[in-house]
This record gives sequence, structure tokens and C-alpha cells, in this order.
Amino acid sequence: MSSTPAARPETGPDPIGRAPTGASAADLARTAVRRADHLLAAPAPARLGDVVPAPAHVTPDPTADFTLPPDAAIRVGADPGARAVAAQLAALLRAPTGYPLPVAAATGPAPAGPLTLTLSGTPDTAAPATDDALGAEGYRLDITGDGVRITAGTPAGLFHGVQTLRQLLPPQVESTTPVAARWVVPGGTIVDRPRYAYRGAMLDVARHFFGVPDVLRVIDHLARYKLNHLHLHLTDDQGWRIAVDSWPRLATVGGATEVGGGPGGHYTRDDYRRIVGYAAARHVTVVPEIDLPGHTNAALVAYPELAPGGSAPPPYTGTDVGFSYVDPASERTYDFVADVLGEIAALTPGPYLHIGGDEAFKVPADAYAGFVERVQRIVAGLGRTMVGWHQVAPVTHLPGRVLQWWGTKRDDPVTADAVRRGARLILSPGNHAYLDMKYAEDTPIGHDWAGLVDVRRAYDWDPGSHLADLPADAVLGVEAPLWTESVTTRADIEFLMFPRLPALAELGWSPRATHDWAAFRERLAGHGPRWEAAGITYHRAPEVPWPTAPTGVPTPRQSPDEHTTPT
Ligand code: TNX
Repeated sequence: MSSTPAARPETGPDPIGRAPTGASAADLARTAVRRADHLLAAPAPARLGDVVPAPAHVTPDPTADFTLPPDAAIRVGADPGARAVAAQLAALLRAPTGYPLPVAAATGPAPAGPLTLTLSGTPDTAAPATDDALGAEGYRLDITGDGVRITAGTPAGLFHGVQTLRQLLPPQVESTTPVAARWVVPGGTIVDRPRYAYRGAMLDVARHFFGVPDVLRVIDHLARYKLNHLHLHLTDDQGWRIAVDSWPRLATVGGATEVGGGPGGHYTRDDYRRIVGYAAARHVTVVPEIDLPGHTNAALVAYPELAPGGSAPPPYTGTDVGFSYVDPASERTYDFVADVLGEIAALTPGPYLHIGGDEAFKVPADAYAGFVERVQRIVAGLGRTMVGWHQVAPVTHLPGRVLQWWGTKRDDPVTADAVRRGARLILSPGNHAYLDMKYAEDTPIGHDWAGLVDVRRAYDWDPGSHLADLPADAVLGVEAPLWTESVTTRADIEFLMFPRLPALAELGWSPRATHDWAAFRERLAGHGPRWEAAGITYHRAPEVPWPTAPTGVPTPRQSPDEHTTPT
């Protein structure tokens, strides 16, 4: 942040009703009651910089706090994308305030505000000049005593500005039913834009299947912290999770298992469209992964002809890796890959197709390289950018390809060489960004092969300098993968995501100059009450100074009925 928030001023009417000196005992008692009510209903307003991820530029104006009046309207221009964000802001605020919050056109001479969304560069606006290029996702937030204005060059920028505004309102804003609170926003200006274009999380829906409502909820979690990509790990040994019309048994047979022997499940094409559409409305791009050539036992159970030797393996519900693969020497395998990726591409508006490529331990290096080269060309032929785990690094380079690096060391010459040949990187270092790593020895779920990842470890690394011998501009962004071998409920997902997902979000969004563990843990602590109000499970990490005692949100393994089974 370029400036630090100032202390709140002690001017004007006493906001918490302190009794004047010389008051009677009855006065004092009445004042005490008023004060207690006030403290319960309206904690001090947030400071303008109390936002995760930390904004690029913050200029507080403690004389200009804004209080949302019950008759507030939201003004917005004619752009459909901007209007959609205005409707989202209205929905967000209506639930906790109970205010009507009509969305009104900002055309003509109508007065602005008190809540105004402005797309700069469109003719129907009177946008204030921005002193910073806001780019594709940046926004400017101006808060004065008269109102709040969010200005951006794109609807995505407006949407991110709304997420910031949400965090500047009291935690009760997360309530889904009306609550009494003073809806105060701290005055000043924020000008903000992301450090990296790619900021993501991955959900493994293959090891355990999670139904559409759980995925939509994860998308909400991403959007809150300005993450803009959801990578879905759709296939693995234990289950195939997406319907493919040209190979129907993949989903019906390959999808009928999961780790531990549960019933599994899969997304129909309509389910997947719903996920993609819900994500798009929150400015999140879905990155589908079909893991090849390894991690394919479920596909081989459904279609034995893809297996080397042509015989079906038994279904697999354990947690080992690296034993299965589709036959790289068979032409039928490439028909399968082209059909599957073609159907997935047709359902996916985003630019990326993730082809996995990890842990194909049983495939000889030259056969693996030949396979990945052909798959790369299939992806390019579909007009998409290929993403692969960094094991694809040695394979011949195709322009634009992206490697997802999940190593645990600070140097990786093979990946650095692929970058010199033009590859770009998504960084997911296992020992910092993996959400399935345990926080501590006694964490009830998760892995530890990459070590323990407490919140500080999740936060304290720099994507710009983490890997040796890399030009900074090779880094497209960061992603936090959540593998689900031991994750079976929505509460499990949230427990591992919170508070580490916001830590990764800050690394992806905030300028390096804002990086400061001491300040981050304080800002993060303020989110505990927000998660509690929203019913989000989180790990009360001991290194974070949570301001309140825990409330009754579920913890892992306490709510098995939350796990959504096949839709
Ligand atoms: C490694 S990371 C895997 C996954 C496992 C994960 C468990 C990667 C590309 N492959 O198959 O689920 O470890 O942490």
C-alpha cells in the first residue's frame, strides 16, 4: 500500500454514545446499555487498507466515511456487463441490510450515487480520470461522505471493486438474513490492479466427486479473493467425472467409483455448462483437465481397448499414483484424445485445455514425448492453449504453451530450459501452494509429502523470484491445487482452503511492495468473523490473531452429510 490508514478522528457527535461528564447513575446505566448494543451491532468501521488481497494504492480520508442509507440506489450505465455487476452488488447488500437497493440507469442528468458503477471509456459515463492504467481487471474505488463510486475499464474490474467494497463493510455484510448494523464504509480512494493475469485454484473432483453446488460454492470463494481461474481436475484413476457423448462409458462406468469405494458421480454436459456459466458471471475462467497419458485407470475400466494389451484393469479406489496409462502406440488412443478434447473444448469458453502429463511412470521417455507432442498438436488444432504439469517440459515446444510447476525446490533446469524455448509458467510449488498439505502434524486430513504448509509458509514466497534462472515475465501467475484423496465434504474443502487460499490470492494479485507477513496476518484475522457470518469452515491457525472466539461453523469430519453425491 502506498499510504497507511490513519487513526479514526475523534470529531463530531460521539458515535458510541458515551455519557457526558457529570452524568447521573441512571444516565450512565442507559449509556452503558446503548454502548453495549452499539458494540454488538456495529464494530468500528474497517480501515481502508483492510483488504485481502492488499490493494496496490490506498489513500484513506478519515473525514469521508460513508454510511449506506436505507433508500440507497445503485446507478450504472447501459453496458450489460456493468449492469450485471450492479445487480450482483444489489443482491449482496439486500440480504444483510434488508434495503431495497434498486438498480437505476445512470444516463441523462440524474444525480450520481450514492452507489455508482462506471465503466470508463464508455460514452454514457462521466468517469473521473484515473491516474493509473487500470488494465483488464483493475478498478478505482472512491468513497466520500456522499457515496461510493467504482470505476473500471471492464466489468471484471467493476466486479473486483465490488469485492473490495464488500470487505470494507462490517462483517455482518456476509449474513444471508437482515441484521441490524451501521453500514459504514471508510472514506478515501483505492486504485488497484493485479500483479498476475492468472490467479487460480484447482479442485480435484476425481479422487472424491463433488456435485455442482459444491463447485459453485468454491467459485464464490475464488471470486471473493479476486482469483480468476478454476482448474477442475476432471479425470484420474479413481473416477472420470464428465460426460463425453462419443465415449459414453467414460462417465457411466468410469465415473461410478471414487477413493474409498463410494459411489462417485459425474457432471452431465448441462452440469458442466452450469459451472462454466456461473464462473463466467463471476469473472472466473474454468480450466478443464483431462489427465493423460497416466492417471487413466477409470478410462481403461470403461474402454479396455485403450489399455496396453487391451484388457480391462479392475476399478481402483486406493490412493497410489503412476501405475496406469493409455497405450501411446495405438491409433485408437489418439481418436479417444481428439474426441474427448474436442467435446470439452466445445463446452469450454476459456482459452486453456489442461492435459495433465504428470506421473506417467510406466511410459518410456520417448513414447511419452511422442504422445505429448501429438496431444499438443490436437489442442492447438482446437484453437486452445495447452497447459500441462511441468513433467511435459522436456517435450518439443509449441508456441504459447503453459507449464504448471509443482516442484518443491528452488531450481529446476529442465523447466528453466522450457521457458527459454518460450513456455510460460503457472507456479504451484508443492511446499507452499498445495492446499492438500497438512497445516501441522495434527491436522486431521491432508498429506505431508511436500512438508507441512502453515499459513505463513503459504504466504511467504515470491512468485517473481521463486524459481532460479527465470525471467520475471515468464510467470503467468499462481495456482493453489486441492487434491482430494482425504477430502470428502464441503467442510473439508473449506478447512484446507481457509485461510491459505486468501494467502495465495494475495501473492497473485498484490504488488510485491505490499508483502508483509505481520500486516497480512492482522488483515487476515479480520476475515474470521466474515467466514463465520457466511458459514464458511476455516482452520483457526495459531499464527493468526483471530479477533473473536470460534462460533459453531462445522469443522472437518463433523458434517459428512454435506458431501454432495452424484447429480
Ligand atoms: C501429486 S501434483 C499428484 C497428484 C496427487 C498429489 C497429492 C500432481 C501433478 N500429481 O496425483 O493427488 O500429488 O498431493
